[in-house]
Parts: sequence; structure tokens; C-alpha cells
Amino acid sequence: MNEPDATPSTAAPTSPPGSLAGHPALFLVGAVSRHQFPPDDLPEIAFAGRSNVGKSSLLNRLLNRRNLARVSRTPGRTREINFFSIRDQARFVDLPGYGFAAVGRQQRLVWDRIAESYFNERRCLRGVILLIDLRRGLLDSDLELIAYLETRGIGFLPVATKIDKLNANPRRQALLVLEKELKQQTKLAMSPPLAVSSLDSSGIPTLWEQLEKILSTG
Ligand SMILES: Nc1nc2c(ncn2[C@@H]2O[C@H](COP(=O)(O)OP(=O)(O)O)[C@@H](O)[C@H]2O)c(=O)[nH]1
Ligand SMILES: [Mg+2]
Repeated sequence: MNEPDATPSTAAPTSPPGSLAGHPALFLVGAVSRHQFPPDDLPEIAFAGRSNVGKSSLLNRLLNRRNLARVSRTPGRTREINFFSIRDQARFVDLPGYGFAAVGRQQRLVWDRIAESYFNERRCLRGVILLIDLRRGLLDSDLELIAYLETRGIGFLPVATKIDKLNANPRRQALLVLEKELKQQTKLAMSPPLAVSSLDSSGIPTLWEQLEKILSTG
């Protein structure tokens, strides 16, 4: 069931620099069980973050499609793992949002199980993009995910979302705080947080460069 398309759409389409960016992306499958995962045969990047952090909007913006990844107005609703094919050369993976209390026990368990299978099984996983709402900063659930990635030695790229919602000074301040907290929490962050907005596309070309770099490793 598709939600109304709520992707911020005021920005002109971006022309990202990389070779994969700008090429048509295909929605492959919304997997509710590991048996529905596509073959583990192409470099893959997984996008993770709390519900409502702006994950679907960012995927839509990166892939230049208004509603490829569903943009949900009901936090915690999407519990499947969505796989996108990038020109048959790579895959982006939209993990279910976490950390939303109203999701409830049953649904939380489903998330845990499918995310667990994903992280345990995917040999082609090259890295995780961890989205953090810049206005809210790192929350307990983010720290839980970071701890989880630490135990598996999975590197991640921190990305601060919705930066258009903050003016220049509070934005700078929040980025500094986030960078410092990340440094204190983990050694697995691939870089200081990248700042992006799906509304005005700021940071999108830089993020594409990082994604290409991650995909070309290992
Ligand atoms: N102002 C602003 N709003 C955003 C941005 N990204 C997402 N949103 C809004 O935040 C809400 C949640 O976005 P969504 O992409 O569904 O988050 P998800 O749950 O992480 O997939 C929606 O109302 C979006 O329109 C952004 O960069 N700027
Ligand atoms: Mg979503």
C-alpha cells in the first residue's frame, strides 16, 4: 500500500558526479523474510536510521525518483527490507526504521529478526549509512545500532538529515556536537557526519561520492 508521496520536491534534480548516480534505479523487492532477499552477488549499501529520520526521502533524492522508496507519514510502518538495484551494478537497501516506541513488541521482534538475518547473511554488504536527524542528535536507539555494528565490525557513514530545518549557526553547532559524540562512541565511523537535505538537495553530490567510494572497496 503506497502512502501519498510526501517527498520534499522543491529542489531541481541533482546531477551527481559518480558513474552510478543518475542511472535508473529499480525497486527489486520488499522482503519480509530472508528467503525473499535477492542473490548476494552485488556490492550493497544499507541505509539505517530511526523511523521518520528521512530515509525514504533521501533514497528518493539520491535516485532522482519522487516515490521509489515510499515516504511514510506513519512512523514505524515500513517493516520490510526494500532492495533497489542501481544499474545492475550495486544495490541500495532500505532497512526498517527502528526506535519508535509505538511500533510495539510484536513488530519490534520482526524488525530484529529480519535485520539480524540481513546483517548475518549479506556477504556483499560494503557499509551502512546511518542517518541521524540533526535536530535530535544521537539517541539511545542509534547508540544501540552503533554497538551492534561494532560487534560485527561493520563500518558506517554517519549522515545528518533535514539540515534545512536549522539555520546556519545552530546547524554548525549541532554538527560539531554530533561529530564529537560519534568520536567518543565509536571508531567505525568512516568520516565526520555528512550534512544533507532532501528538501534542497544540499550534500547529495558529496554523499554520492562517498557511496561510490564505499561500493568500490573490498
Ligand atoms: N524539511 C525536510 N523534511 C524532510 C527531509 N527529509 C524528510 N523529510 C520529511 O520527514 C518526514 C519523514 O520522512 P521519510 O522519508 O518518510 O522518513 P523515514 O521514515 O526515515 O523513511 C516526511 O514528512 C518527509 O517529508 C528533509 O531533508 N527536509
Ligand atoms: Mg521510510
